[in-house]
Amino acid sequence: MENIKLNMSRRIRRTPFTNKVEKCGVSDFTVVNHMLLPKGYRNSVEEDYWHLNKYVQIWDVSCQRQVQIFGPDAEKLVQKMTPRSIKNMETGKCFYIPIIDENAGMINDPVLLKLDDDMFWISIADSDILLWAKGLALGSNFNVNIIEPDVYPLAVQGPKSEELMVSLFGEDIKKIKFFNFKIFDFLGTKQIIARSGYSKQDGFEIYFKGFEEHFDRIELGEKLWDTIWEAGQKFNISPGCPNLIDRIEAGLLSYGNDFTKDNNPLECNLDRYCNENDNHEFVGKEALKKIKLQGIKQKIRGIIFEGEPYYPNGKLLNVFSEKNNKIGQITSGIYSPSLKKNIGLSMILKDYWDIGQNVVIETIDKRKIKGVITTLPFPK
Ligand code: THG
Repeated sequence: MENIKLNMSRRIRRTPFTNKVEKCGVSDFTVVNHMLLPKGYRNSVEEDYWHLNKYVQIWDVSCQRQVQIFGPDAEKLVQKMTPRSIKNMETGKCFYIPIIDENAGMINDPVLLKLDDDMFWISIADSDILLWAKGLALGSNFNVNIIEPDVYPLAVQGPKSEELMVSLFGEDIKKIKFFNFKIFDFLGTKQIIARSGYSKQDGFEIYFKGFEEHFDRIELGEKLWDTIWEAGQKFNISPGCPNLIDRIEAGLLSYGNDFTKDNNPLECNLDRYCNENDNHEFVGKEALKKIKLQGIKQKIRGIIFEGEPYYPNGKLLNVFSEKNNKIGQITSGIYSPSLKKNIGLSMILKDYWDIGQNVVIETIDKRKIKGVITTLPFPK
């Protein structure tokens, strides 16, 4: 596999920052929402992890595509898409929301932004929510306009991110609370900046707008990247990407990896975002109620396991009980240099999901090693 390349084409979309990412020495890409996502630069995942814990990084997360829902029925449609009640959601807020189908199967776990009473952005994980939203709107005769807007998120993550962002956008940056956003000026354009990001470090996401319409014949996205890059020098900035060690330690889930449409939100520990007793209607409500009544058969847990440092290679590790019943699979796992143990996420059968339960992990070469079930996020 090692030397096989991905054949690039128009279907694998570049971003406003791809030229910059390449100049910074990107070594790997993956594809999310039909768009390039950098997966690594010159450093190892572990070096990147320590850097992210101490300094600040710039991440091209443009593949977190937005589905814009605008119009008189926008709120109705968004509410129909999620079990989480958005009744009391205020403009300027971000909500993490499960999106489920008619069987209560997870079809995405995006971040929802409320831009106005009739305008929402759904910042999606890796599945085609634009089509789902259009289908629901058509089927329900809703008066809405649904597009993928000219918006490409750029994340600034790490403990030095606040100082860096203040140096560029002013003291008001400090007033943005976690999972809220405000609007800032960049070279005469309005840009949405949220305090959020796919890491457990402090950080911001700039929902960069202005790639498709050129501004004064300057590539505005590249200008934004350069501006952050130059100001970041004194904070030891480096190019980065969602870090697997940090993500797993934080218990942040990845759609398509840790869960799919075959899982319901309760199995994914998203109970607190399921207000099915609220009086709002949403797709999958009856199915979800039934599942809650019957109880779930498995859920996502953390596992700490022994053995030599584990580095993922695309293959899943089987998890067994001490009596050799198969009880799960590690869907994301890696060696944690802080815990000095291997850590992983796994859907685990009910009889074995108690914290402290001993389990057995089977390595790729069929060796059995000891593991134990833990809470998420992982205990420090
Ligand atoms: N940022 C934005 N869009 C995204 C992601 C992101 N889209 C795809 C993907 N990531 C969606 N998945 C997640 C998963 C977890 C979180 C955000 C997006 C997250 N969760 C916090 C937690 O679990 O602690 C907070 C949740 C809350 O309090 O509501 O940050 O990263 N723009």
